[in-house]
Amino acid sequence: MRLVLLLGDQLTPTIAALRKADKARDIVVMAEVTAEAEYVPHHPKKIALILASMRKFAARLSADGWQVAYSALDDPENTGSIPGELLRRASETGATYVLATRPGEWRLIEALEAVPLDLEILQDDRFLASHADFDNWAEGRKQLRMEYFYREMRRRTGLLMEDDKPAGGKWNFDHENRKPARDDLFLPQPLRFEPDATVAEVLELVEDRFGANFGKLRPFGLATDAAQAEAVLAHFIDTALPAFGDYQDAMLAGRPFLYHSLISAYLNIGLLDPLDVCRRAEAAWKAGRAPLNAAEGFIRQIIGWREYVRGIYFREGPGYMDSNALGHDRDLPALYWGAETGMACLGEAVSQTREEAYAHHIQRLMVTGNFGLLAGIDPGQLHEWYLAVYVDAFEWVEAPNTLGMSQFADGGLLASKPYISSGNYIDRMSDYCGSCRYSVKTKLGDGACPFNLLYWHFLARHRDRFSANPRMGQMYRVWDRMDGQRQETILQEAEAFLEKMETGARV
Ligand code: FAD
Ligand code: DLZ
Ligand code: SF4
Repeated sequence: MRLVLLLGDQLTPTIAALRKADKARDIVVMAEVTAEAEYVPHHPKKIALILASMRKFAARLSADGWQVAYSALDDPENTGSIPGELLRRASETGATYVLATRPGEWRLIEALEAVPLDLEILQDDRFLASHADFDNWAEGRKQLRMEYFYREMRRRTGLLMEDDKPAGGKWNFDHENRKPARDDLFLPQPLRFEPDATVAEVLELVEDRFGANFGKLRPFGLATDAAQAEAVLAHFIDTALPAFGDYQDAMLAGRPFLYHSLISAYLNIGLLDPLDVCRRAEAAWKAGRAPLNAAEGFIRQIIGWREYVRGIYFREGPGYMDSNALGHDRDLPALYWGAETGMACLGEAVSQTREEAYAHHIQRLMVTGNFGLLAGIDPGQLHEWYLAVYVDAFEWVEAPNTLGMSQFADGGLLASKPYISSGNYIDRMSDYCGSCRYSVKTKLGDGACPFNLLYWHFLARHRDRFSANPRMGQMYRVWDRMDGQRQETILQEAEAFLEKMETGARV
C-alpha cells in the first residue's frame, strides 16, 4: 500500500500520481492545512475556492472507489502542514511509500523532499511543454522571447495551423487588439453559482478562520468542480470570446470582467485542461462564432504565456524569488491593501480585487504593476501581494509575471524593456481618469497625475541601465529635450509625492 498525495491545485482525475496509483490498494491523501492557508495572507475567496474544490474532488474520488484520507482544516488531529499530514497518515496506515505529482512552488517541493518517507515525485504533465521541452527550446538562445516559444507550441499542437502555416497568414494579431471599450448594457455577465451545501460549509469555516484577511468572501459565486468550470468556459465562448481580442487591454470603472474568460483559477487548480480549452476556442473560430484575432489572442495566452512563464519559473529555480535587478526597496504602500487614494485607477483596481479576488491582465500589469515599478516598490513585497490577493495565484505563474514581466526584477530575462507608462496609456485604455482627483493632462504642478511625474523619475534614476536600450531611446530623447528647470521640478514633485506616500498620508 502507498500514499498518493493530491494538493489543492492538483484536482485533475488524470493527474500523474493518480494515473500511477492502484485504486485497489493505495490511499489518496488530501489535507487542508494552515501552512498552505497562511504562507501569504490569501484572499478569503481563494481559500474558499480551494477548500471547497478539494472537498468536492475528494467526494468524487470516493464515489469512484478510491480510499481517501481527507484532513479537514478543523480536524483536531490535523498537524497543520502537508509533510505533517503525510507522516500522520504513514503512521496510521504503516505505509512508507508516497506517490506525488510535483508541486507548483519551490517552497513545497523543498518541504516534500525533506519528508523522511520514500517519495516518488512525478512530473506534472497537465502542461503542453515539459521542463525538458522548455529547456531544450531555451538552450543556447540569447533571449527567451515568448513569441518564438509560442510559435513552437502552435506547430506542436496544430492549433490555428493550416498545414505548416499560421491561419490567416500571421502568428499574432495583437495590433488589432488594443481598442478601448465603451460601457454598454450588453457587456456579458459572468456566470455565478449559488453555494451548495459543501461550499456553504467552507464559507463558514473560512469566515471564521480567515475573515480578517484582505478581501470580501461573500457573495461567493465561483465554480468549485469540473462541471461548473466547464459551464464558465462555455459561457465565455458564447458571450465574450468574439470580443476578447478587440478589448483585451481595455479597462472600465465598475466593469472588472469585460470580455475576459475568468478561467485562470480553474486551469491552475486542475478543473479545466489547457489544450481542451484552446481546442474549444479554435472550434468556435472554425464555426464562424469568433473572429481569428479573438481566438488567436486567447489561445496565445494559454499555450504561449502560461506555458512560457512556467518554463521560466522552473528553469530559474528558487533564487528567482529574490530577484531585484533595479534595487527597488520602498515598502508596499497601504493603498494596495485598500487605504484610500485619490488615484482613481489604483483605487478601482484595488477595490475590485478586494471584492472579486480578480483583476484582468492589463490592470495587474499597467495599473498596480506599473505604479509599483515607477514608485520603486520592493518587488518581493509586490510578489507576496499578488500571490495573496488573486484567486488564480500560484507561484509558478505569479512570480514570473510579477518579478519578470511587471517589475523587470530579473533584469530583462522575460521582458525586453520595462512595462512603464505615464498616465496617457491608462487614459487611452480606460475611463478612470475622468473621475480622478488628479489630472492626466497635467504634467507637473498642482493636480499633476502621479504616473506622469513618476514616469520621468523612473527613467532618470535608471538612466545608466536603460538609455542605451533601443526601445527606450525615444523616451530619453524627449526627456533630454526638456528644459533643465522643468526636469528639476518634475523630479522634485515626484520625490515629494513618494515622501508623502511613505508617511502613510492619503495620496
Ligand atoms: P483571460 O484574459 O481570459 O486570458 C485567458 C487565459 O490565459 C487566462 O485564464 C490564463 O490562464 C492565461 N493567461 C493570460 N495571460 C497570462 C500570463 N501573462 N501568464 C500566464 N497565463 C496567462 N495569471 C495567473 O493565472 N495567476 C497569477 O498569479 C497571475 N499573476 C499575475 C501577476 C501579474 C503582475 C501580471 C501582470 C499577470 C498575472 N497573471 C497571472 C496573468 C493574467 O493576468 C491572468 O492569467 C489573467 O488576468 C486571468 O484572468 P482570465 O482568466 O480572465 O484571463
Ligand atoms: C493555496 C492552497 C491553500 C490556501 N490551501 C491548501 C490546502 O489546505 N491544502 C492543499 O493541499 N493545498 C492548498 N493550497 C494549494 C497549495 O498551496 C499549492 O498546491 C502549492 O502552492 C503548490 O502550487
Ligand atoms: Fe490614474 Fe493618473 Fe488617470 Fe488618475 S489621472 S486615473 S492617477 S492615470
